[in-house]
This record gives sequence, structure tokens and C-alpha cells, in this order.
Amino acid sequence: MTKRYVFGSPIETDAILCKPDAEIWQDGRLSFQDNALSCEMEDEEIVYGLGQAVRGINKRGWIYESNCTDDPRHTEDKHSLYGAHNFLILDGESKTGIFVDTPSRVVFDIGYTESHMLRIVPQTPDFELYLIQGETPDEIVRQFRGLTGRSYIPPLWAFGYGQSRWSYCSEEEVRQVVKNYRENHIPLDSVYLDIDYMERYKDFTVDQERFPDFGAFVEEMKRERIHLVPIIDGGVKKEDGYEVYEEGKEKGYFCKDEQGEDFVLGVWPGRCCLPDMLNEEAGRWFGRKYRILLDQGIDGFWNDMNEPAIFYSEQGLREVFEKIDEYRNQNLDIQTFFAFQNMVAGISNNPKDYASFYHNYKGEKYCHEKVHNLFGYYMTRSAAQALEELSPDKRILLFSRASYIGMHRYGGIWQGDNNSWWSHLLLNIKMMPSLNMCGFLYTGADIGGFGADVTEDLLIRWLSFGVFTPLMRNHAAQGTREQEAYRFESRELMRNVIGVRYLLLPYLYSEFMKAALGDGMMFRPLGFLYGDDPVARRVEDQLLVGDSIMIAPVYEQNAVGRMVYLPETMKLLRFRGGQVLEEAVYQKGHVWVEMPLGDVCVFLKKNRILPLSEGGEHVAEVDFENLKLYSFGEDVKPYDYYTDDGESRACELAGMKTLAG
Ligand code: MIG
Repeated sequence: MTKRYVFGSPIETDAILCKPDAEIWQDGRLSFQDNALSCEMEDEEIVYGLGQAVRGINKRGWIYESNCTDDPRHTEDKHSLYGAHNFLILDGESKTGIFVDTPSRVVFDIGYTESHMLRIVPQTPDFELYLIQGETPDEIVRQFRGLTGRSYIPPLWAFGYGQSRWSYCSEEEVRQVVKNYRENHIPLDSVYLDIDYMERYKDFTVDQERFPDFGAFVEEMKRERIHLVPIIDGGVKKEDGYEVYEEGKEKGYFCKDEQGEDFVLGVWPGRCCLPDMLNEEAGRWFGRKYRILLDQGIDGFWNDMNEPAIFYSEQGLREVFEKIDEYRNQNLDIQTFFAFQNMVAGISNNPKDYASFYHNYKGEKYCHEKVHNLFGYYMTRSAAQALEELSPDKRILLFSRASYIGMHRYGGIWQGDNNSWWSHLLLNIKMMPSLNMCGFLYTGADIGGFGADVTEDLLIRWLSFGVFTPLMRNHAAQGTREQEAYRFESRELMRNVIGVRYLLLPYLYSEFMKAALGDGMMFRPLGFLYGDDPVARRVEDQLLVGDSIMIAPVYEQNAVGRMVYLPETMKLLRFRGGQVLEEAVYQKGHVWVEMPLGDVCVFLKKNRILPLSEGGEHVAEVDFENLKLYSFGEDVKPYDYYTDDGESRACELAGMKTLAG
């Protein structure tokens, strides 16, 4: 049961598709005072949610802020990452879902100030509140997702393994990457083009010198069964004669500053203007630009820098230069020096800048600060709507960095600039169910880590988890160690681990589709299914993946195995050296399981089926018909197997069939 409450005059976000009638507020489990919602948490209560956020599956014990931020250091002292996902579930004696719908900041103090108090403080007194009651967290998620609409469904090929780097700078470089994968027989379906494919970072251009005949190159790659996926940035280069800029300027499609002039910010291309993604007409215009690449054969995109990231504003830069002039030739005392250093460091993503430009949203003028968390959402929505018009039959891959709930209908997200740290592999594991709750099913982190130098073992372990995440992409930053799977000594292990993805593909796709079409989750914490088991409820490093299996990834260096908690009888299936080994059946309880580097372990639930294919070197090679079914138990439940052509948008119409064990 869902109840909706309206406080003040909220700005519409379009997160919720069907709104129940609003009710009059009365304090109940939550009370409302001084513009804060609060309630006491029971000792045993678990708080799930918040989507993309640092720390645990259980969010208790920290203070989080929904404020889309480009911060490439996801350390546990941070409060915000790229997404704003204001949905929580309190799982105690009773179960309550809470969604705070507002396009500006919200602070969630979940037992940080007072260990038993939850306090939710929206930045403004204008917001909508949804309270959802249910018997189980699953049921609450389903209700919530019913309100917010069906999750985005990518084409099947986008479930293949992808290789990315900032940046592959020329046709030749991309060709080499593909050649190395194919020669080593390591599966691959896509290569990502980062900002350097563009002509001086100008959206919707391709550098003519480094990619002289882009259309022909896209076709050449297609023959190799490789999809190229270019990046699109939120800011448009301010350059006379550049068509996108000229048009946007002339039509008045850019965000405006206080004086009504086009707001200027510095991002990769240098000085840029921001298309007003919240303005319907401007969004439609920007979205249609994707056609330029679509016409050259491209069928996937990733949207970046759309928090939006601001390296500097004209005003911010001016202030720094003024300070420099003022301080020149002075002997600064050390406090002044540090204040100056902070001022320079604070020039990027400065709150003052976010308060200094304006949108035209649903016919009204809004300061950016008031609608900040919608920018990435509306950029991606504009793109998705245009892509649906331009490609009405065929699904297009689309995912974004910034997001808000509601965007899950239009695209996936990747988890942003993590590091090649073991702790970030664990963060990736913990974030999956939280994101799924909020509707983001097509998601994954940069496998191997984006910043910092990867080690071979970290890459293998990360891939061994990444084989389960719908978006399975290896990506690394400029200046870091080369991270392609074939660069390492143990190519054999890399090949086998990545190969597991292709064995699992029929299962993963089926489970993904069932979650998307049925408003469910593909990755669930153990507590969702085994809520009565106090041990299972506290497990933070194992996940249920779909209906048949549980995983327990290794995320520590030099580990040769780990303790696993079995919440019920399960059978260990081990992928090793291209084989599937059927191992012990374990009873409920803790067990030590050996997991040497290169092994991928799954724990199969009793009386459930895990269908596996024979694999392939790319998605088109995988046979979805001839499956081997793994199961154990006397009463094996038939498996609801979802397949379709993997390409057409009308996927709901395609087949569901039952596989018997
Ligand atoms: O400021 O395009 O998160 O994936 O490689 C960095 C370069 C800009 C941030 C993205 C990352 C991408 C990088 N971008």
C-alpha cells in the first residue's frame, strides 16, 4: 500500500508515473518537524537503499547526501556520488519504503548524529513523500517500481564483455585491441570510444585525422562482431562555426546566467555552454543530434559529465586570477596560503556556480541549484526519446553517469570513476542491490578500476564478479597501467573467466528481463529472501543473483578462498579452465570454500535450475537453445526461461518458456 504526501509546492521530477491521490499528513512511524522527517530505528532494523552511495548494503551509521557530484575518489568519508536515489526501506518489525521526491539536495542522516535516529532533511520545504508498506522488502520494491515505471532494456549484445580506455585515440589503436582479443580467443563484444575520438572534444564530431572514414570503420568493426560505443559529454564547446554551438546559441537552448547570457563553464573542450536538458525543446534538439553518429552505424552511447561537472566557471576563474594579482609579490602568511590553495582547489564543482545559472523547465525559470539532480536524468531521457524516434524498432545501448530515479526508464548507469582498489571491488558488490532497488538494472562498475594501477590478481577477481553484472566493461583512466585482459601473463585465466560470462548469458539475460518486466531485482541482499535468518540478514558480501544462485566473490588480495554463509542447502558449481565442476552440497551454515585465482564459484539453490550455454567469443555465437541444465534436489521447479531476439524494442511480446530439470 502506498501513501503520497505533498509538502509545500514541489517541483515535478517525473520520477513517478502514476501518483495516488495525496493524503493529509499525520505523524506516524515518521514525524515531521522543522522541515525534517524523522523516526527512531529499532536495534535490529536494517536500512536498505540510496542506490549509488558509499558504504554498506545496510546504510546505517553514516550521513549521505543526494547531490549529483563528479567526485573521482569514492572513499568512505564521502557523502555523495553521481546519482540521487532517494529511496530507502526500513526493514524491522514492520517494513516501510520511503521515497522523497525532490530535484534538489536531500540529507539522509541514518544513525550518524544519534545512533537510533533516522533524519531526512530536504534542502527545500517543497517535496513529495511516498510511504510504502509491505510484508517484505521485495514486495515494497515491486510496489515502488510499479510507480516509477519499467526499467530500461538494452540490446542483447550489450550483455557481452566490453573493453574501454580513456582513450583509444585512433582507428589503428582500436583495431589492435580487437585483434589482440580475437587472437587470444578472449571473448569481446564492444569497444568504447572515450573523448579523444571527437574533434577537440566537440560532441557529435569525429576527428577526421584519427578516424578518417568513421562510417566505414564502424562497419569494419561490425564485421568483427564489435560494437563501438562513443561517449557524449554534457557540455557543448563554445566555438564559432561549430554547428551544434551555433544552433544552440541561436535558438536559445543553453542555460543562462544571471544576466540572461549563455552560461559559460570550463570542461574538457575548454569553454562550453550547457544545453538546457530540462527544457523540452532544447532536449529534443540535443537528443536528435545523436543521429549524426547513429547514421554512421553506431548503436550505443554513454553520457558523461552530466552532474553536470564544472571544472571552472568564468566567474570562478576571474576571482582566482584577481587573488593572484592581489597576492603577487607578497610574503603570504601560511594561513593565507592555505586559504588560497583551497580557493584554487574549490574552483571545480563549486556550489556558488551551481547557484548562478538557470533553466527553463516546464515553462518556468528555475535556478539550477533547485533542480540540480535532474540534469543527467534529462540529458539521458532526451537522448532516449530521440533514439526511440530515430530507431523505433531496434534497441540502442545507452547509459549515463549522473542519474535520478525515473532515469532508469531511459538508460542504465555505470558507477563512475572508481579506483583499482580492492575496496572498490567490494563497493561494486554492495552497490548492485541498492541500485537494483531503485530501478537501475543495467549497471556495472569500471572493471579493474578506473584510477590507479591495476594488478593482475585484482583484474581477475574483479572480472570474476563482473561476469554477473549486466554492464560488464573494463575501463581505465589516462596514465594508468594498461588494463586490457590480454596484457597480462595469465591470459588463459582471463579467457576462461570472461568466458564464464558467455556460459551464463542465457541465465543472466533471462533473469534481467524478468526483473525488468516484473519490476523486480536481479541482485538481492540475502536478507531479502532469508529475512527470518538473523545471520543471513547481516551478510554484506554475498548476493543472490536471480532466482537460482548465490555468489560469494573474493575481494581480498592474496586470498585463496573465503568463508561463505549458506542460508539454506546449496550446491557449489565451480567454473574452472572452461569446465563446470559440480562439487559439494553444503547444508545451511558457514563453510570455508577454496577459490583460487581464476575460479568462478556459484552456489545453486536446491530444486532450482541454472541453465548454461556452451559459450562463445561474442554474444552472437552463444546458442540460447541448446542449454545444459544444472540442478539438484527431488522436487526441481521448472525454470521460467525468457528469450527474445535481443534486438527489437517490442521485447515484451517475445517468448517465455518453461525448462524442466
Ligand atoms: O573528467 O572522458 O567517468 O569514464 O573516461 C574525466 C574521460 C572525464 C570521466 C568518466 C570516465 C571517462 C573520463 N571522464
